[in-house]
Amino acid sequence: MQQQKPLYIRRASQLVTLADSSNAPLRGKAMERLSIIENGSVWVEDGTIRAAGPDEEIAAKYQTRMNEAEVIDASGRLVTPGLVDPHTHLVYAGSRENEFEKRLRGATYMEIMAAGGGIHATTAATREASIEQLISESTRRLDLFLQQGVTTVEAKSGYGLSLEHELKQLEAAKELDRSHVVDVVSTFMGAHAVPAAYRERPEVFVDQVVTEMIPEVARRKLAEFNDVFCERGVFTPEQSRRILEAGKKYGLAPKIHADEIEPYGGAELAAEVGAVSADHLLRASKTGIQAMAEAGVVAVLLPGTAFFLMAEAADGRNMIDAGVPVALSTDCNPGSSPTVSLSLIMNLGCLKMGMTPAEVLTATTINAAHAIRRGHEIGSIEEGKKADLVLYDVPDYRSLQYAYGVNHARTVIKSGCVAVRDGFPVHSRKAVS
Ligand code: IZC
Ligand code: ZN
Repeated sequence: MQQQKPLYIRRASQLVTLADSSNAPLRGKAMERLSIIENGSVWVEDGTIRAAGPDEEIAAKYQTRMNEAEVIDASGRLVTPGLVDPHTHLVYAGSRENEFEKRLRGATYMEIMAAGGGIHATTAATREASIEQLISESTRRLDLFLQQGVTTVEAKSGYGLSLEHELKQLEAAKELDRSHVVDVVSTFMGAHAVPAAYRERPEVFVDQVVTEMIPEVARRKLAEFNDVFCERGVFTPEQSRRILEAGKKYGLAPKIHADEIEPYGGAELAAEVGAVSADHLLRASKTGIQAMAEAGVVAVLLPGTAFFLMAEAADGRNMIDAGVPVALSTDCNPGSSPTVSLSLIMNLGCLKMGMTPAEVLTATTINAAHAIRRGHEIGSIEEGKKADLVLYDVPDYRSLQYAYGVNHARTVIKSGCVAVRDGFPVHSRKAVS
């Protein structure tokens, strides 16, 4: 690979570092501890952050090497770590605007799914699509994520629902991770819905997930996590436990779609199996939330989904106060949250879940990184971490949540390379090695 020049970003009005030595997601009051350096600089080399600090300190430290570096003047600009989206269904084909219209006329998400639409409709479209088509449609979404400063996304399978098609989706995610500068972290979610052919015998499908799909996905090293849609009418807590425990045996860390539509024991199960995260939690019980706090399970909250399903958002405020580490995500998917706008999610985090702008920023950086077990390498601006950085056209971090529906990201740096410069994508594909 071509040797890169060092990158020297200086004079940030606020350098939001989120520096923290605990190597654990932030909780409670610590979620507001952004560790901001006013008039701050970052020195980057070989894709890695080498130093971050006040302008004078970094200038003095690298005085003799200034002329080697590419300088980015961040005067008047806010700089944050690259944003992390820890819950997406990125790889899919088709769209569901017909269902959107049905819902506007009164049908519910679950009714549509029970009638063969919803996840089943996207599964049919995704099975039909070639891997090239899946890669191409998902690349477009990754481009949009990147332009907003999102430098890492998690991506779930679950629109294949058979070994062959789940593998195709996961292979597409792997290729996206290889070809696009945005890092894609893969989750297997064969237990996203019970296919129609198994409606009368769901246990047979669960057997397939446990005995065929999980071992093969693990053997091919196509995922790090194993997720299940634990919801009445989809997978029961007992089935979910079996699936998540099976994944653990094969080295796939558990995640769970929990208590989205009704209270169903998902939060409790997340704590019991030691899930890395429990996601949704709109209707999670008090005891479930308490159990998550004790077990250190990250709550990945998806206020865009509540917004789009016209439901009340999860109680983020209460979860933070109860000591649960909270992260936020788009839930990007064609049914319940067709968006890539983490910016809108930030705003909803404040207005619909009672979170402060500082908590929201923590929830979309370091805590989101921990929700996908990447807290040691991304999510904060600290020496040794990957140089994923965003410069915005605003000077104050609170503007990100305040002026909503707006993309404030101007320059996005991914692994030390300028990927978006002054709003224009300049480098979104990885060099072929
Ligand atoms: O395609 O509807 N909730 N899974 C669980 C989804 C929403 C995605 C979809
Ligand atoms: Zn989801």
